[in-house]
Amino acid sequence: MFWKRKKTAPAVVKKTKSGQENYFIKLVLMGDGAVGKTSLRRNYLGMGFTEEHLMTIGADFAAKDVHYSFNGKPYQITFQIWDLAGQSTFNSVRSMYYKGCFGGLMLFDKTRPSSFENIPNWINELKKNSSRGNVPIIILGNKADLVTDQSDPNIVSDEKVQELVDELNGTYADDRFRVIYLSTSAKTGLNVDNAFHFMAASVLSWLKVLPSAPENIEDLKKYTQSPASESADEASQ
Ligand SMILES: Nc1nc2c(ncn2[C@@H]2O[C@H](COP(=O)(O)OP(=O)(O)O)[C@@H](O)[C@H]2O)c(=O)[nH]1
Ligand SMILES: [Mg+2]
Repeated sequence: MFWKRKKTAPAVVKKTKSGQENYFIKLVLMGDGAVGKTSLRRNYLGMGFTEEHLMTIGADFAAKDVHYSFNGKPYQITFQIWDLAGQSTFNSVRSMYYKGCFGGLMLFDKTRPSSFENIPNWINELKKNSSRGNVPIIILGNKADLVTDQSDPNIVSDEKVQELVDELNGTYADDRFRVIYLSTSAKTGLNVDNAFHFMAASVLSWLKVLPSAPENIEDLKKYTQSPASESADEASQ
């Protein structure tokens, strides 16, 4: 039992030289092929946007350090962001991909309803393989920049997504995080920083570092302050 715990729950926090706590947080990007997982990650890492479908081979990850202040206390976070190729059907790759993650960014393409319908399958796969039980999830409706008419029947409606979010929050009622829905664009950067900022607070609450998780983006803003560099990113969007 003890060694099993050790094996599945490696240390996530280290003290930096200045005495600050540095959290290492593995996140996975989930969603059907071509919903924009690689593009969203590239946008977050400041790598720009391309119209080409970006080839992801197997699975790979990139890391980014961020500084957030929650309830007046500074936190250094290293996000390790995993990106899986849609065609990776090998179970061994998939279970390695999810293992030990602290959160899932669940993407669908707002212009492709089938990618929304598949969300429960992705969430089941995360549950089965994370080795940490229920971990925080954020639902991201990507390609928001392509939506010109929200009432178009080929566009996934916000009401439909909210229904799913409410249902998920029902099943996670006893967990220390709330599922939210954000419209994102990997092209314009809409809500990309917000998604990771919210995920940071959710994971720290899940780890019992913060006393509670934010309920929504407004709530997040109430008790957090972005560092100067992150505010500059947001202002440029
Ligand atoms: N307009 C628009 N296109 C996007 C967006 N995100 C991704 N794409 C495009 O969708 C295609 C698939 O993106 P990619 O990141 O490779 O998807 P992945 O398979 O989920 O990793 C590419 O042609 C991207 O340029 C977005 O937010 N807006
Ligand atoms: Mg990809």
